[in-house]
Amino acid sequence: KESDRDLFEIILSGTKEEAKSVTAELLEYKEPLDIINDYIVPALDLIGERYENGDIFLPQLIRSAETVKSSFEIIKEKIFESSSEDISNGKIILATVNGDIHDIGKNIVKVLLESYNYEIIDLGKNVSSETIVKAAIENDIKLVGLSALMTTTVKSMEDTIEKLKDTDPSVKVMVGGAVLNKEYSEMINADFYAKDAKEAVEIAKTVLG
Ligand code: B1M
Repeated sequence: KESDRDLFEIILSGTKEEAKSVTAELLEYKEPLDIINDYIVPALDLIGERYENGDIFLPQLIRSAETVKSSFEIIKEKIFESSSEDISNGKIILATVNGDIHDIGKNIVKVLLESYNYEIIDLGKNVSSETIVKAAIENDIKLVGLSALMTTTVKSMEDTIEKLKDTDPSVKVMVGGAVLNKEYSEMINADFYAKDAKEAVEIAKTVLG
């Protein structure tokens, strides 16, 4: 149980190597998603708060994000271990919207959807609405997932949704990211709001089966 607290603290000020080994230990008795929800997200929230208050600076923020990526590499392996079938349940586009480079959350959503056998077209981060619309048409996409982490980039999300709906009114859009909530997602005309990766899977099942 001692290692529980360690991962939280390692994300605040530890090394990638420590993050990997402690994550592997935690996985012996904890579910992958519980590690994300109980340690990774709260630690990043605290880091974000400290950054906002000027208690830490960009290099520390970047270091914590890198530590999380190392931890998530181990978690990812575990998630894929338990998923076996390789029949695609359908294709989904994922992207972090224009102007926004935060992709940790999107990448978690991607891994979980893949583990449920959805085929993910990952357009990456800082993706223009034009690129998203083009990829949706080319791949005959029924569900697009957009992520935004900043108040400033929710506008890009709204623009992207508008362009997607103008091009194909039947396409469904799910959105997520710490800056959003259900009410806000409705204001920008998203069809679904996902609080976390698990909810994203439930939405995919509703839309694609
Ligand atoms: Co920055 N950042 N950051 N950052 N960063 C925030 C978002 C911020 C809130 C911190 C703060 O000040 N409190 C703040 C935004 C303020 C605002 O808009 N009001 C901020 C800022 C200001 C910035 C910069 C501008 C800093 C600078 O350069 N001066 C810069 C942005 C540059 C840009 O984008 N143009 C910047 C940069 C960075 C790093 C590169 C250092 C790093 C990101 C690394 C990376 O992603 N590759 C970083 C980080 C790590 C954060 C915080 C600390 C953590 C974000 C995170 O990964 N959370 C963040 C503070 C915070 O969120 N509390 C902050 C964990 C992740 C698992 O959560 O992404 O919410 P989240 O995903 C969840 C759910 O939301 C959901 O599922 C996930 C799993 O449960 N979900 C979806 C997310 N997307 C989904 C999509 C779906 C469905 C569910 O369907 C498609």
